[in-house]
Amino acid sequence: MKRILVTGATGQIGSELVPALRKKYGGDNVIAAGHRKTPQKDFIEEGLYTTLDVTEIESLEKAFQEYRFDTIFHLSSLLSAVAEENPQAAWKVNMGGLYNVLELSRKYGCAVFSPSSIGAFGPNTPRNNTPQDTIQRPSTIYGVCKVSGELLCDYYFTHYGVDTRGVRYPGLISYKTLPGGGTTDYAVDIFFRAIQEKSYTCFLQKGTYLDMMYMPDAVRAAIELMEADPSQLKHRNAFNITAMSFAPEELTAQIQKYIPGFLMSYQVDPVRQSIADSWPRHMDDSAARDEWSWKPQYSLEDMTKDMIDRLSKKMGGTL
Ligand code: AKB
Repeated sequence: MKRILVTGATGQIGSELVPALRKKYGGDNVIAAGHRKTPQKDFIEEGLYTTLDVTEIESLEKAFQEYRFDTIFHLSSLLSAVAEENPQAAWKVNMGGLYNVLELSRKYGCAVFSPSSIGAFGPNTPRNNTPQDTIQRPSTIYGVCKVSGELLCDYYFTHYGVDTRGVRYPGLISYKTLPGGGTTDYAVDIFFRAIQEKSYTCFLQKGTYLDMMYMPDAVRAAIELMEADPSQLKHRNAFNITAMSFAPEELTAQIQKYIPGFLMSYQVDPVRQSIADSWPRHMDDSAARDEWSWKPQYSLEDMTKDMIDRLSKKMGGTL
């Protein structure tokens, strides 16, 4: 990777991946691309920024011609719960955008990182120790797009030699930018509410175990996979990766160590609950560990401590 484009750069992953890439490859070699949102000040000050719509191939091709990058981290996507509200828009952005990225990468010779998700699995996938290669029959449009995306990326690799790689991200937890409309968002929202209001109403029920990961691990995984020796990769799209698996009440107990008066209540959202119930509880990520030495650094305990420290500073004080 010498020169990199990041689509969806103002989103939850992009907001942290762009600075990490710029630190490593230099601000002038990392082009952050957003759609509508006004970018963070540092995005413009510390490197190149452009506006584009991944669903419009002409707009994307202009960026290929203008910036001449060799690698794309393609992050633009609608998350699971918003996708379910508007399946047509989800297909247009998640599949249409990916198709445009792959077609232009074939034409201009670019490598592509495309994130998949635990959402690529479905109700008849084994939920415990979910294997790397297993049944993928998701029941959400988000999942349908993720499986199709994994297959399309593999197709572009085997038929056209496009260097496509991806991971199946679990729920991602971060303090910098909020996720927008995912099923795992409770695990981020809870920290903001715990610090501001000392209470939170969770939309998933007790006992809902899901794979999760702290953002520094997620960012490192994307960079490490794109830097991995291709001769070692038996899988490409997409590797299971995980760092922790917990249910809402276990996260609550961790937060209560720092905010003893924190109160959790539950008001279940049936749509998001049924999505969560169709996803793995805990994935087997041994293929990623074996093929490119993946290893998470943050446990539930480490992540909770870091989130509380950083968020309470960000929100203007100590607890
Ligand atoms: C979502 O909940 O939609 C995402 C995901 C797990 O892909 N965070």
